[in-house]
Amino acid sequence: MAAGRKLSVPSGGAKDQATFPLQPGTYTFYCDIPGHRQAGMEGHIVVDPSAPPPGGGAGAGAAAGTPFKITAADLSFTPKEQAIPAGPVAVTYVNTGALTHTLVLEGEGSWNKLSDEPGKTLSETWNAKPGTYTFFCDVPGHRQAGMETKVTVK
Ligand SMILES: [Cu+2]
Repeated sequence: MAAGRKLSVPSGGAKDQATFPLQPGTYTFYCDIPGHRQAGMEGHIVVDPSAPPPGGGAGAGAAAGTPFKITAADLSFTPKEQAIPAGPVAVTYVNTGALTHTLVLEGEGSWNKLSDEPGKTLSETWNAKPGTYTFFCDVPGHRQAGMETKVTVK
């Protein structure tokens, strides 16, 4: 590994900062005061050029977070049930049917309804909190025909 860089902060809420141009790889940061690193003052940074930028954000890029794919057909959703960890979820909605299908998240006001044309794929980030949720298609009759999926967030 290349020569290290060091920041120094006295006690009492001080801060120090620097910008390091990092090449792809795995780096270790730690406190070099004797005994501190061994006691747990150490962390790692993985620089991966293929990883999505932190925070995701709107725009043309793929949504960031735990990947969760829902496939719509005429007239069903796959999977029927799924468990995912809490936090940002990158929901991908694939429409393999011949009809336009929507994706609504029941009881979640922050969710923007998706309306997916045949053969298209849409994505949206969902900040999932622990609980049980149902995604469904709100085209009249579609939910009753099987276009819904239950999600458990832990
Ligand atoms: Cu539908």
